[in-house]
Amino acid sequence: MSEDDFTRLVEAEQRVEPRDWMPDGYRRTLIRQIAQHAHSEIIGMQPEANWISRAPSLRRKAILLAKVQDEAGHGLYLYAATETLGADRAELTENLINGRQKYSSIFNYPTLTFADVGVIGWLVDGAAICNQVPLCRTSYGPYARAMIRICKEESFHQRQGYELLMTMMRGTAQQRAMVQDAVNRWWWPSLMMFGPSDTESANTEQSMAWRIKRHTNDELRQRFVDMSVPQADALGVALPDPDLRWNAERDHYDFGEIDWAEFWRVVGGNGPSNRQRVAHRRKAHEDGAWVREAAAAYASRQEEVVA
Ligand code: BYC
Repeated sequence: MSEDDFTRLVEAEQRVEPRDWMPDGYRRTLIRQIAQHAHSEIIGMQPEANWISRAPSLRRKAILLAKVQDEAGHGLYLYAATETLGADRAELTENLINGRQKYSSIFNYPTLTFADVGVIGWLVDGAAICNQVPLCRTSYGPYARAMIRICKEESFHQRQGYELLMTMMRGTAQQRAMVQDAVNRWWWPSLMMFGPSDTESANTEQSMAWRIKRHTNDELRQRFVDMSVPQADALGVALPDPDLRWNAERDHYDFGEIDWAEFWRVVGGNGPSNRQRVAHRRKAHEDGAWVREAAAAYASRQEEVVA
């Protein structure tokens, strides 16, 4: 396959498969984006796992356990997708724990109360769905197929969060205040999940041309705001943005300016929980060394038996 064949394939909305010829930059961009997503899923287990032992009922504990396990699974599908591009998973893990590769800024904020579990489901998983449903049509086949399954599970995650919040909003005044406080803390970081504004986004133009990304960061952020405002109304919470109002001319909600200095601070490793998240991941990796060694020893014994 030549470069022209590749371009024709992508423009015809067909999928590029692992054995097809692809430009080096396309391969590198995919490995970067998919690895960052995989790392986000694995790091994203930490803020919620913090509440598994303190969930207020057996039902809530079972839901939260299932959700955190799903996230481990999403990480695995995504790491497997990078392997089809020639990436080495052990190397990607090293890149994560050495800070050479990024993961989503959102997971560098602490989960202070159980209402945070609900708000993460509603807003963080809601933002993830908004960003990820279009990736089911991304041009690289293994990534697109992984995203279909991930999005189905994300939709359950979003609903469990919204249902948890609905339950709390029907509870006591103190519970309603907990929900509002969590919304106040998570709203702006959720908007930051979509990445820098289009004028600052280094990768969007090329990624759109290759049909890796299907919409720009700002388009998806707007879609998320438009979707969330009526959901906040139904829930009975206020979104912490005095500039949020319907714009009939644009047919969209206008919203305030994101604190980009905070965004870059968190992306640069200096958010409230960055160090803790990476240190925890590094320790889990080191503690798991014996499992990897045992699995490798077992695999080589099996090979000897077959040979
Ligand atoms: N946090 O040129 P840009 C989830 C980086 S959901 C940290 O616009 P791109 C989950 C960006 O990597 C979260 N870094 O980049 C949900 C680039 O740096 P490098 C994960 C960010 O790739 C619930 C630089 O800034 N989802 O996992 O075109 C529960 C310039 O940005 C962020 C995905 O990863 C950020 N928020 O667009 C559990 C979805 N934003 O790499 C888990 C797939 C930007 O050049 N990814 N950066 O050094 C994407 O759709 C795109 O990669 C993004 C960024 C929209 C995130």
